[in-house]
Amino acid sequence: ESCKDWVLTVTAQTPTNIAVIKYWGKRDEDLILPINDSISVTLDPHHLCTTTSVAVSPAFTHDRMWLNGKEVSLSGGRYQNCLRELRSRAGDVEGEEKGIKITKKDWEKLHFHIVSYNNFPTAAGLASSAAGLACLVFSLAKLMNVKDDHSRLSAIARQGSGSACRSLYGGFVKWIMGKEQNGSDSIAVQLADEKHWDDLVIIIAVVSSRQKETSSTSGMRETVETSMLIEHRAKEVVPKRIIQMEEAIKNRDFPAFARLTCADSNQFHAVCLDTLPPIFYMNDTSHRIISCVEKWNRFEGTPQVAYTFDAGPNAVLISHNRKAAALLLQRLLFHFPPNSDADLNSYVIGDKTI
Ligand code: 2P0
Repeated sequence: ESCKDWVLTVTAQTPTNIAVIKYWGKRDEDLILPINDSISVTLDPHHLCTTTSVAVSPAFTHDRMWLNGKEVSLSGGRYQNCLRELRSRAGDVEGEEKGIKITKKDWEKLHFHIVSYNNFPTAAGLASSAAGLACLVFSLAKLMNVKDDHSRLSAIARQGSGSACRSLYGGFVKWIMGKEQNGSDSIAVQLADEKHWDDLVIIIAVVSSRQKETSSTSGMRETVETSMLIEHRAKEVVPKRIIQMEEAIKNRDFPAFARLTCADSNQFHAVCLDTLPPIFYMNDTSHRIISCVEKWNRFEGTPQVAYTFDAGPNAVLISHNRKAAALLLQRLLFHFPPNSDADLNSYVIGDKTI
């Protein structure tokens, strides 16, 4: 028992998620409580995901983390908040080898080494913190024998990064903003699993892999402080859209899904523009992609593709089915040939499954 050379590890993989009704704005910065509900779709883990290994050993003297091979600091409050929550729920663990026994009390003193990789370059508004924090919380919870269900874990991941709570589930996921001051009811729930609507094909057009200029955290703080539109969005627009989006997903109603997804992306970017100083996440290429999709959808008479943009210029394009995806890719390659002046570098094709 006095032996100090044991190490216990857990490895997990978590896909990222793309919001179709966006989260933008907090009512509590420390607990990460949002000002509106949001809905997202979780991607296939083969495409955009994080793989994280967590290790615990009595030989470790402090917590350390390496992200894509480079050591990063864990001194931030968010990591400490997640860890405190996990420690308070940790259980007893017995290793497979004789003599390894960790009691609930031991977790207070033990330290972790964490290694995390994104299978996609950490790009502007893409492989964001969502997959990373969800994976970190999930793998630590497994290591520490935390028995809480996914919804309870989502409330812990939320304290690492808001959008991370939605990556605990596959398929379509709603993050309920909740009413409680302590955040206990601000959790993710699954609306439909990954098999429910598996015709959809997601294509991500990587417009720029440069790091974004305004982080989501400071961007949404400035929006809440200075935008007049954000209150109208959070109180009047999003609640109605959430109901309509849940209905569209339930009925696999692509025209309604596409209309709501595009409108919500556009309103999110309008609210960014309404911020002081204004925040520009999209660029000329993003705008040209929007025009191209809008024209095509109008030409077809019924939407074939939905677009949505997060805190960066890259386009997430959700096609109705494989045929629409093939036609979309053809159009994109024609209008935005890779390595041309169009500044569009590559395409990533993902299925909407976990
Ligand atoms: C979303 N985004 O719903 C929205 C749409 C970006 C645009 O959630 O401060 O990295 O860690 O809670 O989760 C990005 O914000 O921000 C985000 P924090 P997060 O996906």
